[in-house]
Amino acid sequence: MDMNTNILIERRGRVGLVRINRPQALNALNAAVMGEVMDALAVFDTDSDIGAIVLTGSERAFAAGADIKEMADASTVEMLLRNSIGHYDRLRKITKPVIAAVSGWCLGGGNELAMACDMIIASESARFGQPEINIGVMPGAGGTQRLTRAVGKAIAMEMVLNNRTLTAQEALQYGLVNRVVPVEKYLDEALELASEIASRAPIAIRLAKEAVNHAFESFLQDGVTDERRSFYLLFSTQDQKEGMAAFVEKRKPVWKGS
Ligand code: CO8
Repeated sequence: MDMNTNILIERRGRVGLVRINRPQALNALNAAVMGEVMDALAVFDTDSDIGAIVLTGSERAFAAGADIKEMADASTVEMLLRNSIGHYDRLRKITKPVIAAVSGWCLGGGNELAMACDMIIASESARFGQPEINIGVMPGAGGTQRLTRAVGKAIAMEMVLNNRTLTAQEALQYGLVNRVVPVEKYLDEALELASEIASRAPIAIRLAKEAVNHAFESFLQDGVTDERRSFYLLFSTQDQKEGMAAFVEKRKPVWKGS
């Protein structure tokens, strides 16, 4: 019996497919979604019939970020104890290649999720952004670190400080994604790439993924830890309460700087 309510799981040959399926909230990543996604990835990771994994959302949204409604009222200590960001650590530990197939909104914690995968295949309609500044906070799940390494300081600063959103073509140009394909094809393209990789020598693939990640991640963990502390710290500010309340109430926030 399938107990998952927020994701859909399929097998396509040697490829495991995990779809985030919370359309009413544009796949916003609440604790239940994150738990189900990471459990599904972990099951595929230990299955010797699976050689690679595709993580996707819907055509309209890969994921519109962490669930703002779930964290709007949280204190710093509550955020720390909930440890929702710990789910991203579980993704980092998956040994098989994980390809994100991204269409539509890929924002905030959603973009951090895509970037924590090994490769990204984007549809022409994909839009990448870190809009946390709009709601009085900052990226907390690796966004400031992985984005900067992927696209460079100049573009990362604009995205993180001023909510610049990248089109799929821009994301390709700046090195955030592997390929851009028409909307009808992005999932098939990702599945095909995953299937090719899944047909290769499994141990070599595993060690090669580890090695590339090592190059990318040396010193990354220090930055991620630092970022996480600052993200939690912002839950002690009035601006975080105001920013998230304004989103929920569908109005413009009034910043106090306190
Ligand atoms: N959280 C909760 N609900 C959301 C979210 C979200 N991130 N995004 C969309 N929704 C909900 C909306 O509230 C709305 O619900 P309802 O119908 O009940 O009002 C529904 O999804 C549809 O959304 P919209 O009506 O807003 O759709 P539009 O097409 O008008 O707009 C947007 C689409 C532009 C994507 C808009 O929904 C938006 O701006 N969303 C918020 C994006 C955002 O700020 N993301 C960042 C969140 S913070 C974050 O990710 C921090 C990560 C830190 C680490 C992770 C910790 C767990």
